[in-house]
Amino acid sequence: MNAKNKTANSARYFDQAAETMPREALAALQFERLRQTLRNAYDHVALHRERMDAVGIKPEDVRTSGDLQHIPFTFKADLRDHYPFGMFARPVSGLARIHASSGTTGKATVVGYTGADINNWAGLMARSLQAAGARPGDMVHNAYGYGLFTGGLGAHYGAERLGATVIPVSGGGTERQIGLIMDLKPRVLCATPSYTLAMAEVAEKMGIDLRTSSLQVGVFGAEPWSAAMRSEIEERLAIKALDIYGLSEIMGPGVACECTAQAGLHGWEDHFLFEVLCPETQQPVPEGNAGELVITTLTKEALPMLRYRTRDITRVTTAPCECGRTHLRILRITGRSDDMLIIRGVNVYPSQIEAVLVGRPMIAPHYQLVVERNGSLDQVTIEVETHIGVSSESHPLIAREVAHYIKSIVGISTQVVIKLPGEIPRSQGKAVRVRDLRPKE
Ligand code: DLL
Repeated sequence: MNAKNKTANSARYFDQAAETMPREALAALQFERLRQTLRNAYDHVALHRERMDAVGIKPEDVRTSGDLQHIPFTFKADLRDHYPFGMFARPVSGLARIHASSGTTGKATVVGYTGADINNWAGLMARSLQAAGARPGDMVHNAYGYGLFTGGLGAHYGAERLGATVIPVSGGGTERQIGLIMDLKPRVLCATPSYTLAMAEVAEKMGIDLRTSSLQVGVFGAEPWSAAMRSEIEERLAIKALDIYGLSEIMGPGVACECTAQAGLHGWEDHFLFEVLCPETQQPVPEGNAGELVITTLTKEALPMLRYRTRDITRVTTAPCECGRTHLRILRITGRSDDMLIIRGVNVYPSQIEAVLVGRPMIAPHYQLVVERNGSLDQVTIEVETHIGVSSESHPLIAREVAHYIKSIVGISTQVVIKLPGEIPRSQGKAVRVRDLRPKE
């Protein structure tokens, strides 16, 4: 048997009873846990109590799932306004751990976990990794950043809980990472999709073909990535690439993860309540339609979140999945509403542009979008890089072709600037895809 085809073990589920629970039982469990969460939030977090009092709702008033819509929303700004610990439902002295998100737009947000929260998180991450194809006994190369970012420690505890052996490499030091992959022979890679491509590129320069490595499964997330990017990664590393989602305010990685059917990310509904709302009207969109993902935590002790507005745009389905898991599926995160560009009246996410660029002949899967204001209009320049060996004589043709495909598929006119191999900055964690040069309002 070819090493790439073998599976370490055929077990499918980490927690079969929870993962395959009939949807009616899941709904009943959610409701019971929602009431506990509301109680916890109301009794211990002033902001939640004040907001609920303002609309005249007490935890015990929530009697049916329809009552959920009366509970006030929570926003990232609330965490910033109550920095650092103002939204915690437990004294800081009793917490097991603190994480923080980087806060590119202002102050960082700080999140906290009790021992029970860490325990649940490890379980959900283990469940996610197993759904993605990892197995007890596997070696997991963890290139998510360790530290305040939830990626590194989140994947680390999950892999340990699964019964895997973790290589805690963190991000960066790419040549050393490639060496470790070749020497230690991990089966599973955890990293951002953009850093994975940066690793593939460095490996090529080192004369190493990652297709021949021991890696079989990649669990990639922390940033939007397109189907085209998935194909590129699967092709360049000869692995199966799975999507994992999460956010620090809700927990960290492992809020949702793809199973090997690669048909959407199972959102773990025994621990989270998912809604998809129209961002303007705040009303639920019909199942399958795009809207903002709004999440309520159901088991978090230290930082219960009520109807958290993630700003992430997606669609969900509750249709049965071939893997047997009953939990709904999030159909890929298109992007954040904050990252949406409005170009001459057309709404565009960077990931839509990525879907057109990646895999096109002669260009590398590294790009940046530069957004500028020209009078009252927004203008986008797409910087794309050619593959090594592409002659500069073909640059004008490549630029014309890319502009043509973006226009016909995404519907916007763009300038395309061709860069030489290596000129676009490479990521070591979350990629920066957009350089927004518009004046701040
Ligand atoms: O990125 C947690 C994480 C770590 C998830 C490792 C997956 C893997 P934050 O730094 O708080 O947490 O950023 C959360 O990243 O609201 C999304 O906008 C984006 N994001 C995370 N996963 C995905 C994904 C971690 N699979 C923010 N697809 C979220 C698209 C994602 N966007």
